[in-house]
Amino acid sequence: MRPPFDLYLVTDRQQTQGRLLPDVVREAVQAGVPAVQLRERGLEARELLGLATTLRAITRQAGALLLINDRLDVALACGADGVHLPQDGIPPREARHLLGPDRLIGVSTHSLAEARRAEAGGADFIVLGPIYATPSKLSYGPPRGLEVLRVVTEQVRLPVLAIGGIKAGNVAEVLGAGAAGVALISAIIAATDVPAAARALRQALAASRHAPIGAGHPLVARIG
Ligand code: TZP
Repeated sequence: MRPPFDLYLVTDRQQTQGRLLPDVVREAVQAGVPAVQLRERGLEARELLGLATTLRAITRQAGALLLINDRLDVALACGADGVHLPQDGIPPREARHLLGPDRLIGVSTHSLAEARRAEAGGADFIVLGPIYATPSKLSYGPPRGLEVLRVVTEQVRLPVLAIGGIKAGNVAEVLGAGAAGVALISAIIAATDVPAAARALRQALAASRHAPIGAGHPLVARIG
């Protein structure tokens, strides 16, 4: 199954090289990044909602999707397109119950067992990783490697986005292992030239597959 998008930008305000996060996100979506996950830990709800509301306006203007990590309340309050659930977050089944049928639910996974649980719980897509060593944080654990990615994409019907150390140069490899797309932080957020980095990733994705993922996908059609 195809995901609603093939390039998923995950935020980290610590990696913007001193730029404001909304400015970096604006450059990224204007350069064609189709989906953004606001993932800013350590912010109070009020501050997070303020940032989410800003990113909602920016993503909407560019025609990009916005998902909020973990916080269903913030996702609903800012009018996001969905939530992205960590393993220790609300399970997808309960999230679906609260969010209704139209919003997207993504789940972070690190193994086949977690991927299967996310699928059984009704997630729309999963992110699997870290595939490669990631410069973003050691706390994500050791790289799972392409073999785990291959096994998960074979055993699970949900779209799988690869995360962890993704850059334009390894997009072909992860798509070759069955990933439907990629999710990443530093390759765009920390890039000196954000639009160029976003375009390079889009080109790598386009070059690695024949049929582009676009507005015709049922999940995209569902959320309008
Ligand atoms: N989950 C697994 S690895 C990772 C997350 C959020 C970090 C990805 O960051 P980068 O910079 O794209 O390797």
